[in-house]
Amino acid sequence: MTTQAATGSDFSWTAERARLDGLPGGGLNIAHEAVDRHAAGPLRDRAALRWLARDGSVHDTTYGELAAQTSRFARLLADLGVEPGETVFALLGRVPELHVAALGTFKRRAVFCPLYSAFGPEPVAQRLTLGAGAVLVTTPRLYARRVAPVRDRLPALRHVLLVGADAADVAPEVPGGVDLAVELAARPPAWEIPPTSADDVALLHFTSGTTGRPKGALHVHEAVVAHHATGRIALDLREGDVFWCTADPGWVTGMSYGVITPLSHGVTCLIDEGEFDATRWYETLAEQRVTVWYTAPTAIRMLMRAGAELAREHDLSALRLIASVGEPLNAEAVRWGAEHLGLPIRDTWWQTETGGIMIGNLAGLEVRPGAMGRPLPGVEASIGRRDEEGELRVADGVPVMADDGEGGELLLRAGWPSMFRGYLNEDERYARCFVGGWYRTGDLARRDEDGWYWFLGRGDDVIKSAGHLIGPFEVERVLMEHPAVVEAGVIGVPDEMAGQRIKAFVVLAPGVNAETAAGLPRALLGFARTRLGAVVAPKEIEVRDELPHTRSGKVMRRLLRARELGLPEGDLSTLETAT
Ligand code: 6R9
Repeated sequence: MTTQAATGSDFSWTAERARLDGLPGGGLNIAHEAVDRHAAGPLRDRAALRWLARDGSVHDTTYGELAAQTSRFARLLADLGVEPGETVFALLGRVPELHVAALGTFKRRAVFCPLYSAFGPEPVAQRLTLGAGAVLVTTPRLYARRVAPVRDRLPALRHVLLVGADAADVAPEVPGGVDLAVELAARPPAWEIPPTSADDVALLHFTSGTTGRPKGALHVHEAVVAHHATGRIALDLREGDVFWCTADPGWVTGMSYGVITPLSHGVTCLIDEGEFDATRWYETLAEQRVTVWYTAPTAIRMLMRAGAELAREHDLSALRLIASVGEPLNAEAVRWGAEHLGLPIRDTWWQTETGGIMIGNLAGLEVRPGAMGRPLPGVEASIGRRDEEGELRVADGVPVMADDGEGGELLLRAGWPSMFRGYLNEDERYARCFVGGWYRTGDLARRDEDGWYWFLGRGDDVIKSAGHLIGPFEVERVLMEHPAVVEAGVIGVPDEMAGQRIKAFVVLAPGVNAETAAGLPRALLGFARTRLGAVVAPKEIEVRDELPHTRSGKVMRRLLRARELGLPEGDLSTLETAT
């Protein structure tokens, strides 16, 4: 049995598309739906973006201003010779220029690819190389730290658009460097979006798999139909809302729900440049009168640790809905929200490949603490049965479905508007994600008899730490670049705050003397941190004489994990529930 949507029997994606404008000559472009149509109407002078800068200052950008800035950006790309279909990369923190670059890129009908600003030079170089990046928007500081060290590996990079007060000074020293603000100011604020088909690629999001290089998930302009619909159905966005998505736009949540969804609803988006700080976050919620707040379980746990007293000191009465995504949200956190923030926290589930929320504790409906929720209208989910080896069972070309209550692989019927349309240059890998019309999420879950979905774990070795998806191979590869390391195995171990923490096991090269070996874990931590950045680098390194291998010679991360957690090694299929 499969489960249909929790609500909305009269729901259709066609009707959702009809809620949007479409381009004047037909077609669909995200930037028109998110900006231009509001700038041309009564919302013109409404704040689209409210940037809370690190120095405490607050800056608003109206829909009218955002339309002008994004048009200038599109014109700049055209002047630089960036053609439709080419990719524009951004390596930026939480600043409004990120929104301008993304939406301006859509207006050029080019493809936007955000990179997480905490990535070290290695992940940055790898993604820019895979995407053959010709244009990068970044700050002088990020350029110096993350790009300059690897610039000789990036021959395709032609233009570096620099953001910030020091951009003009630094630009002459950066090959292809220009000051973005100066370039934008020199261009007219009008730009006609070229004809854009709903199937044109708009976004490239790199995500991690168990093995090999990062996967580049491709999303099309039609995704905005799902962004808009899920913004209403799951997050209850309404006119006049002040919406705060705390995710960084370097990841899919920050792009889908920090940029596209709220703007498509004409609401005000908060952009908070600073890092997590419990007091400042409560102050932001209270002073900005945030009405809808989309955050992550790690952040909720950190607020819980900061204590209920702190929550009580702030006026959170403007809040109408709190939701979270990215990792399991424990039932206790849901209830803590209800008790101390005045609202239960609504868990939602989705992933880079789905582009938008697929399952959730939807606005206005019952919340079931500990459950991810129920499929959204227009989304059909199911659980596929797995065999003893953990492989999905398939009969006559279609997955064999599990019974209610039975754990298995979470499947989604292919065809929702924000579904990814390919992995960059990897058609076969994309094809393998689908079986008999079902998309394989790679997550393990079960459905109860009422149709609610419960997360059990990942079906692969990918790590989720503080909501960030990390591929173990990317970390292992860098560790093995160190001359003292011959082999590495990287796993996630349970962590009270971050959900999982990255731990590496390494085997040393023959001939490494005892003295060097003693200092190696520390040296390796520094080595990995410099290359990978703090978020991706392991927090812990342990030297081993050998690592367990599969028959084909691959490091058996599951066994490493089983041993680390003191679980029985025999039945590896039960491991997922322990992480
Ligand atoms: C949006 C995003 C996707 C993976 C996903 C799953 C995990 C997301 C979750 C959850 C438990 C939830 N995940 N939401 N696990 N409960 N509500 O996070 O995308 O970075 O691609 O990660 O995150 O394992 O498959 P992405």
